[in-house]
Amino acid sequence: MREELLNFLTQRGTLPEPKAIDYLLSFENPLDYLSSLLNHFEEKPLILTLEEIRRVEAIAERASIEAKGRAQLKPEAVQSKLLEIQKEAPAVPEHFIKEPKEVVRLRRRKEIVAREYGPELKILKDITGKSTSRGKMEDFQRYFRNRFQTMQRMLLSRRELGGCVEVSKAKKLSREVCFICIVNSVKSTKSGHKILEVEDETGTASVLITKTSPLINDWIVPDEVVGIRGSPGKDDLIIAESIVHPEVPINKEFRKAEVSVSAAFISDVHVGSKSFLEKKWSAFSQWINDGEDLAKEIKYLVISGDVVDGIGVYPRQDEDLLIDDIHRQYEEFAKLLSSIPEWIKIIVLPGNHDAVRPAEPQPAIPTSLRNLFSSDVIFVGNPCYFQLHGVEILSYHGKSIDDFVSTVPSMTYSRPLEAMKEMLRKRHLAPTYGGKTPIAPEEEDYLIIEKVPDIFVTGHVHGFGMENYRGIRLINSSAWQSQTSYQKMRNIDPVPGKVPIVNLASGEFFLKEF
Ligand code: D5M
Ligand code: FE
Ligand code: ZN
Repeated sequence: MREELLNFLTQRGTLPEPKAIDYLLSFENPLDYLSSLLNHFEEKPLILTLEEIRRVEAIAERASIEAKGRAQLKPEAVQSKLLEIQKEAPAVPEHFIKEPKEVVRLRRRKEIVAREYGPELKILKDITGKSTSRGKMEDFQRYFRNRFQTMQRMLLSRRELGGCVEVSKAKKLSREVCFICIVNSVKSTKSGHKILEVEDETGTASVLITKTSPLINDWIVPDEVVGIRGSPGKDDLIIAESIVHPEVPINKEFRKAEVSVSAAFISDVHVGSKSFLEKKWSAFSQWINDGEDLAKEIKYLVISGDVVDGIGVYPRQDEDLLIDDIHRQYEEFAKLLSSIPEWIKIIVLPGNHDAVRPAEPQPAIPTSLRNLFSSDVIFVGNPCYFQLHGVEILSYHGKSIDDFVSTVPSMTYSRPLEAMKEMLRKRHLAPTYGGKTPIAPEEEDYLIIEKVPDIFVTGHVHGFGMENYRGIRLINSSAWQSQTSYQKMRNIDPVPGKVPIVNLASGEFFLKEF
């Protein structure tokens, strides 16, 4: 019942004090009692304290005696009471980040939907503060063991992989076999076949994919974990008949928020670069402050990395920099964020240009830099799995798209969502170790997509895309930088100034362009 009460209230945007819940639980029908009490509030309380309940009870009682009708509270009375509550700094469940200031604003500009509801943000998975990697040999063994075991568990739930055996046993059997393995290498033979060297905890094996098999177009990448069904061939080779990826379900239902608020997604601001698109940013900032209805619902702004251009990220970067001091770049970025309306919660991830270790998972930018920002800005790691108003979001800067583009022939920088679909299929954000994406061997593999998100967002490629894929909203969130000489050299055509927006109650997509 405690849970039910808590859910009932939080879904309405009200946070109860534990004492208030205890009191309500002393009634025979706590939910009914609470509902009848809530009728006596003129305005929805953001924080429900025991004191407030008592006060409203007294009013309700008086009202029922005096008027024998519905209790009416004067807005001023509620206002002053709420201000009092604010001063008391009530106990708030840890995972909620609240802004009691909202209470006061609520009444002045009711037309801004996002202002009426406090933020509900819960971080579900983030490396920040939890890194144990020292980059030693043992760390790598531990990391890959964790990757294999976690992905093996995920694959074992697949029906096609029933009756799987260990690799050492599979090699000895003379019938069709099935096993789960990590791919050590993928090689093409002169005659156009492919050979995978694979391994599990019991041994290694060589798997042949013939050039006539439909599997030849399934781009297996080193270090991914797959299930293989095959039959014994010549020279100890196992001939692959099917390859099973962990995949995502065909149609996942969107976890809907109770209230009609939205999240906007941007990335790659590259503050400090000569090619930062200041005019586009100003137009965005102006729109979000006094814009149309679409802007009024925006409660969250998720910024998926490369917030500044950084220093020494690529050769001769100094020639492209307008601000050549990292601290000043973040100061400038903080200034840009200070013009975003205060009712919008901003979530900032780092990318490969930010001032944190490049190896993924990357922790949030250091406290010394965070101090430059208002406390309303939340800094998280890359990747980060979090919940906004109940909707689950996986945000990843997207460095590994470089690896997909350079190893899988069908992948291009102009279609980043294709690489994201491949990540979902492999249930891993950066499967290959030793490519363009540096990986830190943490105790646990933070790059595995263990839970299927409602929204999956990346940045990095300075492109753009939004698509509903198997019930998951896929987004690549553009950029605020024009083409640099480095990108020109690599034929990368940026698509800047686009802001994809998802309504968290309906899952609907919107796009605003600047
Ligand atoms: O990435 C900006 C663009 O440059 C993006 O499209 C990817 C591309 N890029 C970045 N790093 C590399 C490497 N190492 N190889 C190939 N392409 C790359 P940004 O992270 O903003 O510099
Ligand atoms: Fe970038
Ligand atoms: Zn990047």
